[in-house]
Amino acid sequence: MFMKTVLADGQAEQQVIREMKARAAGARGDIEQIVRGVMADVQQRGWDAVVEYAERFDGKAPYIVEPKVLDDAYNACDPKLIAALEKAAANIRDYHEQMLVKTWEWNRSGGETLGQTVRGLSRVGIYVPGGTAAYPSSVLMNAIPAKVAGVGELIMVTPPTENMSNEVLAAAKIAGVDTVIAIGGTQAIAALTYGAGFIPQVDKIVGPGNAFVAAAKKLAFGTVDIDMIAGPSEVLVIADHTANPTYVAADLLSQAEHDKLASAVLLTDSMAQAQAISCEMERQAKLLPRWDIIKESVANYGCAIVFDDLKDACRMADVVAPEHLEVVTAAPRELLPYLHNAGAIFLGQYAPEPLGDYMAGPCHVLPTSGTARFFSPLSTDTFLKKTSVIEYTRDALESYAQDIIALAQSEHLDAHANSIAVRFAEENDNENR
Ligand code: HSO
Ligand code: ZN
Repeated sequence: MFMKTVLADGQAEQQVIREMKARAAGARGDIEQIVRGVMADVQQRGWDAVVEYAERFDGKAPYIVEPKVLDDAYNACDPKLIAALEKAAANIRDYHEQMLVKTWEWNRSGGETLGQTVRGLSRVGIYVPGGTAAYPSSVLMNAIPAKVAGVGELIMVTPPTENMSNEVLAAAKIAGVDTVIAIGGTQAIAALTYGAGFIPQVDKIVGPGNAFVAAAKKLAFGTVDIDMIAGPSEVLVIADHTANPTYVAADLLSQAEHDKLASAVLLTDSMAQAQAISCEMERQAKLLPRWDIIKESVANYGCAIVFDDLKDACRMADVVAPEHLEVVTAAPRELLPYLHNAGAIFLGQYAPEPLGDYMAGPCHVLPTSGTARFFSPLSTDTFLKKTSVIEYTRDALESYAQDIIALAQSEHLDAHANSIAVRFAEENDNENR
């Protein structure tokens, strides 16, 4: 069997879950120590330190990528690719406009006006890695929700590789990134965290990166906000005998090709289906350019588990809390109420995972490593901050005065009690003057 296939017996499921969770073991101690040093140095010495590290690790001092360079990159791209990026951008924008939480006000009982102002963060930094993992789609997926949320200034940082990807720069232009700065690694995160030279301090840093970038973001947290730390990609497919094995195999491979730590898991109620999908995976995988990666990720983190009842498969999916969850059954919607933990759920045979990676509109930056139990996808919410607003009339305040005073006194906070009492003491009462 290309993909390990086992019957569910309680133990098998536990074993798979243990192996999946072990993939995302924390950052190596030596990396964390180096990163800590760079962050502290930039905090103390500012721009001089940033330039030194950039020259050492990026090969040159940081610089702003001029708008003309973005225009040239855009024009150098295949027009078909530009059309696809524009279409994806429009879908991502539309979806996030639908979900945008707005400022609201509630008038309770006439005298009590309560509400919340919702505003975009003032300044956000987006990290875009260099090399083969520089995905234009990820630029759109990080930048557009920020734009829709009303972020004031969006700064993208990316390593100054010899030939920066035209596609990534074109995506930055399409997404409406305000400034692109050529700087990478820990020094980029440090500069955005503390501000240095022409690189301003931001309120939040998002985007994927290597182990150094991830460690730097963790250390930055608290001085600035960060998004979640991305682990290796995951897909879990729940399929019954009606699913087309060719489709399911292709979907599992689509995530297995991301990296050697990626995980592709199939849960089904049919042994024949599990075997058909595994055979089909082997046939398709051998034809793929990333066969080397796929072979390893499937061998280490791929498996099929056969259940008696798909409800039990749903229970296992809830424990795994996968980044991507496909339901390819005769009636996928019927299982939806049983699925509580997943970054994104794809229903039916025409919602394959790569549709979500590129085009449907929801963001492809999703919680991994079981964190879908408590994290949500990146979205406009990621880039919003909220402030409570309270306005009362005299009568409304008076109706609660004795209660507030009682609460304050029980906490021995007399100044709190006085703040209410002075407003209703006759000698101070404005209304009776
Ligand atoms: N599946 C990845 C995102 C991606 N796929 C980008 C293709 N390009 C996130 O889990
Ligand atoms: Zn993907």
